[in-house]
Amino acid sequence: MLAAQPVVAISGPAEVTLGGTATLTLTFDNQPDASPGSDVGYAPYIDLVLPKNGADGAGPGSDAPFENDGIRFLSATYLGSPVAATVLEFDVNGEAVHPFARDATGELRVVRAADYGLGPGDELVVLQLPFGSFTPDQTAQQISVRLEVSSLADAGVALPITAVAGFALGRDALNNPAADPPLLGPVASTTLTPTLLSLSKSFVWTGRGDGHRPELPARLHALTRHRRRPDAHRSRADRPAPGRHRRHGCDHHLRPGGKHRFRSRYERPDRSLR
Ligand SMILES: [Ca+2]
Ligand SMILES: [Ca+2]
Ligand SMILES: [Ca+2]
Repeated sequence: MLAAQPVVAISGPAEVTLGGTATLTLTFDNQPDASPGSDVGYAPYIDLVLPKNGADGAGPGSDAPFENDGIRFLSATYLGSPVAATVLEFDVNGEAVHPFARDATGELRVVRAADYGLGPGDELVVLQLPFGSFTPDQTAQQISVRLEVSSLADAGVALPITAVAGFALGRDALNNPAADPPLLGPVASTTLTPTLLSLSKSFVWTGRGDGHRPELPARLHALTRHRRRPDAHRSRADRPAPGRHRRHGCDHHLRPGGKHRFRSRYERPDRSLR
């Protein structure tokens, strides 16, 4: 006998730019285990637990000097259509009452942030899958989730993201939690690490090198302009500028420790090289 078991997997980028957005894919599936009961699960959903506080924003709310600087939910879609999402903040006890899933006693489930390595003020997002039930031979389905990372996030500090899948009505379609307990699957987790701002769109080249010495590689101009920090460029400054390609931008990254890093972008009329 195989019985319905909700399972979710998370995939997505490991890093995200400060102040930027990241898109995760949550893959929901019914992978029956050896428990007794039907192999069809009813009222599928996903709980997504997000580190809204971030590195500095301890506690509920977002007040100085503990402003949230973590990751928050923006939207979720299934095949391009919005997915019903309930966004809750864990209270001062680190608890949130689930909007519809019940425990075996019939009470709405109390979700505890500490079970996912988080605490008061972090975020619980409940995503209701657009299916009444889910069979084991049904193809795994993907939900796309957009997240926003605070511009105040601490670069290099990995933030934990957790997802758990559930069948709110258990293994039959009735709301009978005592006889047919609602199901929760295994915990899936990942981390997202904020990285420093890329200034590629706003960096304005004001050095006189460009117009003056067009044959020089852009990195050498950078070296000239930032001669007080030559280490960041020396190793690559001798790379020749691509012939006939026009440099149209320079990405500037300020790295931990105050080092600067440049990456030039070149283009020719038909396509972009970098
Ligand atoms: Ca907070
Ligand atoms: Ca911060
Ligand atoms: Ca049921």
